[in-house]
Amino acid sequence: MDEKSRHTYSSANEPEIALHRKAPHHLPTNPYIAFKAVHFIKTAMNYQNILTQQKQGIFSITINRPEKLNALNKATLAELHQALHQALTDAQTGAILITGAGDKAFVAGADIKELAALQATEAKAFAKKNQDEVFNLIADAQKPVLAAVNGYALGGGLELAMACHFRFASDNAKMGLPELTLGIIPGYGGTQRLPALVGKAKALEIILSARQVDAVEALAIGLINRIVPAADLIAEAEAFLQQVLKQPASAISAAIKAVNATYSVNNGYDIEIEQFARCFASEDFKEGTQAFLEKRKPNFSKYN
Ligand code: CO8
Repeated sequence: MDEKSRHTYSSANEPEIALHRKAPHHLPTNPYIAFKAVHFIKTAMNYQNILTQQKQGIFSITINRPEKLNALNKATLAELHQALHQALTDAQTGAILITGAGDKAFVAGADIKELAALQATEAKAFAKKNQDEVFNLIADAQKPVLAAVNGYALGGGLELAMACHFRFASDNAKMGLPELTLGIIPGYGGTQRLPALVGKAKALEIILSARQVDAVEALAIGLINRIVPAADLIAEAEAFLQQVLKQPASAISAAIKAVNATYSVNNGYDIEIEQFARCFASEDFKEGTQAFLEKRKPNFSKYN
């Protein structure tokens, strides 16, 4: 089965309906099923950058810009917000699974082309809006959210995975926060969530060196929950979520709230946004982002 036809709608007692974003002629003839399918296809067709499906209580969101390694541009973030809201308010959904399209990347970060055009004040507002509408929405979700990390999870991509309650990674996954190579710092919660997961020393090492961590190391330092062969990643993630969904929803939600409380005692996220925005006024930010877009090594200022 190919990547797109894997995305199907079904709920507990309904037959699965094959769904293709660009192939509405797949509509079934049964009027009830047709209504449900039309409703779903309409919703799905509103999304240009993500794919969604609801199956047996699990709402899956696939970020679908593989040609840009699923980088998070404004439109994708807006759709992610909308899909998360849909999943969180859907009575048939008990858990959420987020992954990336293709076999190369989960998400290779925020869209650097868009970032390069931002002024400091815009960067601050943009970071705050997306932290609230996507990253914190996931972290504070009262339904468990799992990131199936199927390749590169860099910058905003790793920050997205870290906002989730669980991370399962394929054996070829590579994770890191390379923002400093662009003259900025992580702006989607990475400076807060990475130390919470791996400790301060390891977090500073990963952020300041901007190096990539492979799946084996990520498991050893507590960054991910499990390594899974790439071909089995989604099935194993779904099986795990089904195991979680055997517990009562009220207790799941109470446990998430209680565990999250440990990490909400400071204003680190606001300080991250302040420091992130300050970077946008620097020459190093201009040089770092231009160098990426021109596919060359940056020439940064040093030691001052
Ligand atoms: N943004 C935009 N385009 C991207 C990105 C990205 N983050 N990553 C990859 N792409 C594009 C490439 O430009 C390329 O496009 P094209 O074919 O049009 O030239 C395509 O995806 C394929 O990428 P590569 O050719 O580079 O693939 P490689 O296999 O050679 O390299 C890498 C893969 C190593 C993942 C490489 O693409 C890379 O280094 N990507 C950038 C990683 C990065 O620096 N991520 C951090 C971005 S900054 C960030 O996430 C900040 C988060 C906080 C934001 C707060 C907002 C206000």
